[in-house]
Amino acid sequence: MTKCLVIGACGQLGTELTAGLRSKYGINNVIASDIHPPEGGVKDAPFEILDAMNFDALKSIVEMHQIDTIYHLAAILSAKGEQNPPLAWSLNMTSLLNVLNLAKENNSIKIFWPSSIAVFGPTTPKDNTPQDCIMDPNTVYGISKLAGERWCQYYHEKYGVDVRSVRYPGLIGSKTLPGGGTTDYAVDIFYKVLQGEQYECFLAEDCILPMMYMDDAVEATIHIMEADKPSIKVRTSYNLSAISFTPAELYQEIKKQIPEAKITYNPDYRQNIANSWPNSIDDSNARKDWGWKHTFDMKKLVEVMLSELEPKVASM
Ligand code: AKB
Repeated sequence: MTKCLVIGACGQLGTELTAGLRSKYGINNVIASDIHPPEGGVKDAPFEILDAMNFDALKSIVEMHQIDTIYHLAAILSAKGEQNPPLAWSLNMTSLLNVLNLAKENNSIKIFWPSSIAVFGPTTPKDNTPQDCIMDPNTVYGISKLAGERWCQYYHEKYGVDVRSVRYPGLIGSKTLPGGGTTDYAVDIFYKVLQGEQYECFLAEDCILPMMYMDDAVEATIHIMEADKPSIKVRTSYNLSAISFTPAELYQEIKKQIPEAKITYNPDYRQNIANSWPNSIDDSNARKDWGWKHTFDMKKLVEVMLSELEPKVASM
């Protein structure tokens, strides 16, 4: 039985990945960790406070719990990263190198580390963006993810580290709010319309971006980590895709269920970031190599988000 450590377990993806791992491997086999305790306190499940920039603290938690698999999710995302580039670079790179160096010392530790569509940039092909193409990210987050991908491949080739990665699109889930991303509008809008308020979107109505429902993201993550080693042929990071839509298309789908929903558009600095990212992604390598497939289209995503968030928003 595997023993996992999730770093960044209180974040948007961390919360739902930790739950998914616990239902698969058992509560006590999944150690959640974050720099702060979870909102609402630590429940009946293992949790450690961890600053992923501190190598010794990381090492001692890994040894204490006899961890064999690390899911390293802690990062500063695209929009927030632009407010403090040195901090974003330092957190994103130091924490990744700490985890890679630990696995270099102990090759039996397997690592998952997320990359992002932010590795692409203004001269990357926009439609059906290939696995291998021009990558010229112009955000510090994107630069750190591209450098991180190269480090993952380097540690795999030079030191035999079994590190696996996917390039997530924008992730949409109901359990925890995202923090500091350019795709966050696609979660924020649900809260506003359910509160009966007009939503002011920070991206333009026709800004198309690749997106994914959280259950698909969790499934992809567990799936790539469970795949046989020889089937993992990409050691930088796999393109991963589900759906692409614009704010106007998402709004129209929400309006089918909440006819009184209202939206206005007021693009800010995040529009420039979105403009540099792909419209859609070619993830045929992931589908071929380890059998990835998504299950949520936009209609299903909107139905689930509204039904899960309705009681939550009502009790806020
Ligand atoms: C962001 O918007 O920064 C993230 C991402 C696409 O990696 N959601």
